[in-house]
Amino acid sequence: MSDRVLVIVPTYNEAENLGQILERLQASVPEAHALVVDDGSPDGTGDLAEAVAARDERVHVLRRTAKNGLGAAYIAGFRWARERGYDVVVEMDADGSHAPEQLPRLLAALGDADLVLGSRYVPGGEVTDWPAHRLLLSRAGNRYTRWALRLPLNDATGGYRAARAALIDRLPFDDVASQGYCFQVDWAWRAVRAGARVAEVPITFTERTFGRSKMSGSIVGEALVRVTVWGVRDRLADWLPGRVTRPVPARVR
Ligand SMILES: Nc1nc2c(ncn2[C@@H]2O[C@H](COP(=O)(O)OP(=O)(O)O)[C@@H](O)[C@H]2O)c(=O)[nH]1
Ligand SMILES: [Mg+2]
Repeated sequence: MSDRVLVIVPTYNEAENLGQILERLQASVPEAHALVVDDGSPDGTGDLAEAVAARDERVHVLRRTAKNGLGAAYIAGFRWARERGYDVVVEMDADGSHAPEQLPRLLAALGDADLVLGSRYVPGGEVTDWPAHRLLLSRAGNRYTRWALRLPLNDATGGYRAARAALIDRLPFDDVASQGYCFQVDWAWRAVRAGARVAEVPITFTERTFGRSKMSGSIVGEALVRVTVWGVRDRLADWLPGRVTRPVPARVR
């Protein structure tokens, strides 16, 4: 029996993009289901998602009342997926930056991995249309993350990934405090620390055509502070074993 795949699409004000991304997903991986996790978008994205769900049984909607950040949206989506027995969980942005046409490659790589990261920064990966400052921020953020956390990954901040649900089950998510995009780093690090097999597959990331990015200074700030604190505590735990606990539990339930 083939794996049941759920693609989680977090949305905040993506009414102009949602219909198209769902259509492209279904053209690319027709058997996959999609879960739109909408945080009360004022532009009606939630209603639009419900309208699509009403006519397509592969599309589901989880409506949350307030914009609580990407981390909380994904954790709610992970729980939803596990309660319904999906085998594979995918993260994909709604704005077209993550091409559904490349999803089969991510899914294929799950044959030898528990977590597959769509990577902009491995050979063959690329970013199109990003202004120089945004690319610099992303590249520098990834270099810093790799160094601070001693994390052997090239694109730990990206949000196009596929995971075996069994891995999500094994990791503790209850204590995740990361709200914004640093959730992606947080959970990639948890996976590596828990001994998961993590693979990176090159992707082409395309900047959105419609709507606005929700990236903000406070989201960058949260990531910078958290990654720094985790990195310092991780090194302290090397030097003062028993006196400092490692920041991210590698606990396997
Ligand atoms: N549910 C939910 N989705 C969000 C939130 N913030 C961003 N998103 C969605 O996450 C995806 C990536 O966000 P985006 O603004 O495109 O970030 P960027 O690609 O880094 O500029 C998009 O599908 C957004 O609609 C949030 O607080 N809640
Ligand atoms: Mg985007």
